[in-house]
Amino acid sequence: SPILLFDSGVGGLSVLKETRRALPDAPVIYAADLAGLPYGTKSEAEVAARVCGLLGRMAERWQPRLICIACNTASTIALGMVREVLEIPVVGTVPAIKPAAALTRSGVIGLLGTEATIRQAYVDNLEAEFAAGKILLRHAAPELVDAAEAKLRGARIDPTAIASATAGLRSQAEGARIDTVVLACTHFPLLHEELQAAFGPDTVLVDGAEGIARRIAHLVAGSAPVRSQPDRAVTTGPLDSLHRLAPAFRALGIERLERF
Ligand code: DGN
Repeated sequence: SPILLFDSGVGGLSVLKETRRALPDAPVIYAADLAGLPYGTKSEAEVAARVCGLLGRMAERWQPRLICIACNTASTIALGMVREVLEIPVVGTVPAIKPAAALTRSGVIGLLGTEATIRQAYVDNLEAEFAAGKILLRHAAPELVDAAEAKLRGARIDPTAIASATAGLRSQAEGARIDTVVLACTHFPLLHEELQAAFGPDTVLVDGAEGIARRIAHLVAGSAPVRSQPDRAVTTGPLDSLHRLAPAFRALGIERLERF
C-alpha cells in the first residue's frame, strides 16, 4: 500500500523530493487540495474540517500505509485531530524551530509561514520548548505560496513577493541580525534559490523536509511498501490546474494525474 502525501497545493513536493531520496522504491500518492488552496487565510475550524474529511475519504479509498500531512498550516492546526480519527501512522510537518535554534549564532531567528501557521499555539509551544533565550520573529508570507505555485507552473514569480517576505522579517529585527530563517510552509523550500539570494549568503534557511523523510522511512522500515500501480497525483480542483504542474510532478516520477 502507498504512502499518501497531502498538501493544499504543490508545497508537499518539497517533502516528496526528500522522501524519494530516502525511499526510492516506495509507492506514492500525492494529493493536492487545490480546491481548498490557500489554507493560510481560512479559519482553524475550516482547515480542520477539510483536512479531516478529505484524509478520511482518501484513507478509505487507498488504504495507505502512512499519511504525511505535507503542510505546516494543516499540521499545526489538525495533526492531533487527524491522528485521533485514523488508525494508520500520520506524520506532520511542523516548523523546524528546533534545528534553527541549534544553528543560530546571533540568537535571532526568523520564521516565515502562512497567516494561520504563525498564530498557532503549536508554534508557541515549539518556541517555548526549543528557542528559550532566543528571539523568534514571525512573519506571514502568503504571497510566497502563490509564487511557489507559479514557479512550478513555469509562470513568472512576482519579485515583490520575495522582497516583501525578507523586508517583513527584517523590519521586526530592529537592527539585530537574523542569521537563521525557518521556512515554516512546505511551499517555501521550492523558492530556496530566490529566498537565499534575497536574504544573502550569510543567512541559513532551515526547513523540515529531510527530517520528515527520515521519519517516514523509519516508520515504514521493516515492511517496505511494494508498488502495484503507477504513482499518481490527485487534486480536488479542476484537472487542468494539475496538468499545468505536470513537469514538476514528472520530475519526481509521477506521470498519472487524476481528479479526486
Ligand atoms: N503548504 C502549506 C503550508 O505548509 O502551510 C500552506 C499553503 C497554503 O495553503 N496557504
